[in-house]
Amino acid sequence: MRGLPDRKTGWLSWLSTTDHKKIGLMYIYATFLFFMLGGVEALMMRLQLAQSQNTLINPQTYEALVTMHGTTMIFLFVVPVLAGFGNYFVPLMIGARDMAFPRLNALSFWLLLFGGILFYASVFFTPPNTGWTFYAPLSDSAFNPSNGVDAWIFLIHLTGLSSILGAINFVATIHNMRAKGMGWARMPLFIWGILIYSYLLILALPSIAAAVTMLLTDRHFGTGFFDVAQGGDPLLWQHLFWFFGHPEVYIMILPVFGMISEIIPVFSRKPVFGYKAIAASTAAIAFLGMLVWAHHMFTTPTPIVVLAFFMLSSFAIAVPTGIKIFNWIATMWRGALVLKVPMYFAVGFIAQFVIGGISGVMSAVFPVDWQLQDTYFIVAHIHYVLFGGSVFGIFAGLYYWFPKMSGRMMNETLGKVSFWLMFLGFNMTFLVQHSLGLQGMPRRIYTYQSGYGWDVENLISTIGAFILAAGILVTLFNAVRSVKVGKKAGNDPWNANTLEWFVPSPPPENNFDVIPRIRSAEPMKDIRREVAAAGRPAGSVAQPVAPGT
Ligand code: HEM
Ligand SMILES: [Cu+2]
Repeated sequence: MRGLPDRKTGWLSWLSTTDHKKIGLMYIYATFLFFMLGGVEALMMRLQLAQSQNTLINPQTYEALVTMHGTTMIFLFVVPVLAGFGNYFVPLMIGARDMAFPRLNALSFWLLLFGGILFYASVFFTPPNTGWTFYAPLSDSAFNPSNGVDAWIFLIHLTGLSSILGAINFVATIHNMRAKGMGWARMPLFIWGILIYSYLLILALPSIAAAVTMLLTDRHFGTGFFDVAQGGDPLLWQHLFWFFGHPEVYIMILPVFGMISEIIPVFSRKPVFGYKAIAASTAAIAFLGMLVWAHHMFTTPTPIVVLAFFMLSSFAIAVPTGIKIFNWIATMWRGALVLKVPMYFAVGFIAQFVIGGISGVMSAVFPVDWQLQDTYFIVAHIHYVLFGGSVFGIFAGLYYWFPKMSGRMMNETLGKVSFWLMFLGFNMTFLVQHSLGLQGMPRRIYTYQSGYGWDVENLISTIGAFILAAGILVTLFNAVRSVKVGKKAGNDPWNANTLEWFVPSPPPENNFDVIPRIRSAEPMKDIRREVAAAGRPAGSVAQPVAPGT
């Protein structure tokens, strides 16, 4: 167009972009790379644990692997990949042309990437080896003089800033930029998930930012916040860490609940059951989630009434969570189920997340937790919620939205092969770990004696991990292949309900030439109905392709 500077193309267009879709894609590419790194670290640990008294990996390296793996999966994969999907889809789903602050958005991405690179740079000197929780005094300079801990502090500062700026951006966008007619009760449930994820990030991150800053000054500038000898208290670390750390688990699941709430109705050919209950329960989980942090500290010296409070507040979260599960099942009930890959992953998500939820409620009973803390039961629990839950949900979202992002369909057969390998591999890896935990196998150990009876289950777990990894590779292959040879998707391949399916796939730079007026929580149904009433052929629903794309 005359008068406008030429649009940059090639690499430069990515480096300088402020388009929420490109930023979203960069988030997704970068986080999947980190996911691969975290996965390789996991496989190395599982190889070491395949046999008793194995000498493949030495104890220092094992502890570094645990730390890098946990940190990577949480701070460099699950939280930011959700920001990636949020970036791509929030403006499209609410009928906006970009995020509220596009440049700030780009800054969020680059902060994340550099945070990750700085953290991984520690591999070339001494990686941290404290576990992802970095408990003081273990992480203090007396016990951990290596700069690996400082690299982690850097990571937390940079990715924390990235997340806070991103969260402010989501809040501003969702509050102010919704299409005409999209009241709160017509907002897609994924948008509810991202909105509440953002509020939680803003509330929780300052606590860990403060904690790591105190750790930094303890380590280098002679303060003693966590040092008993100087009048400090290591429990302060645990409170600050978990005041962030528990909300963090909801940060990692609420947007995924949102994805599942989008997918299940589309593939059940029914409106979602109990829209308001799902939205309200999201808010309730976030509120209650701020009140339960000390259930990670049941073995610290704490009065029984306080333990009881944290036990009961943790139980309470099962109520709004149960509401969601029932709503999803009620949505599927008597629906005309369309068993496509996104639905496979969504149903797998529900089954596995319920198991993780139940082992969570069990661990919230504090006398039970006294037995289970720091055993493999907890390792099983976190993986059922984080992998069986969050990651399966993210894969559901990937299969669901890939056609919109790339303009191509993923291959169904490869998708189903990937699902079954992942489902089998995941449960093989982690189901037996409940039993290992109940038999007393501690977490974060690099090896174990042969006489304990832990050998067979550990071997099963390791074989399962490799099957799981193979399943993940099939999806990555499927994605790369489909970008080239996948069937053309068209605007709305799933007959879906929300506004992102109104625009071409992939959407033009300005998203919408005309922004439709919203009349219900399912705008695409309204549009299809209007088109049918006007007697035009189905499939001519969409706006014309924008010029220049
Ligand atoms: C290929 C799949 C995976 C395998 C085989 C795997 C395996 C492991 C292993 C062996 C440990 C160390 C247990 C210990 O020694 O205490 C671990 C810890 C952990 N994993 Fe995974 N994992 C996988 C995926 C994930 C994912 C997707 C997430 C999160 C989204 C995750 C989060 C964590 C966390 C938070 C820890 C605790 C780290 C710590 O104790 O500091 N893992 N995992
Ligand atoms: Cu918790």
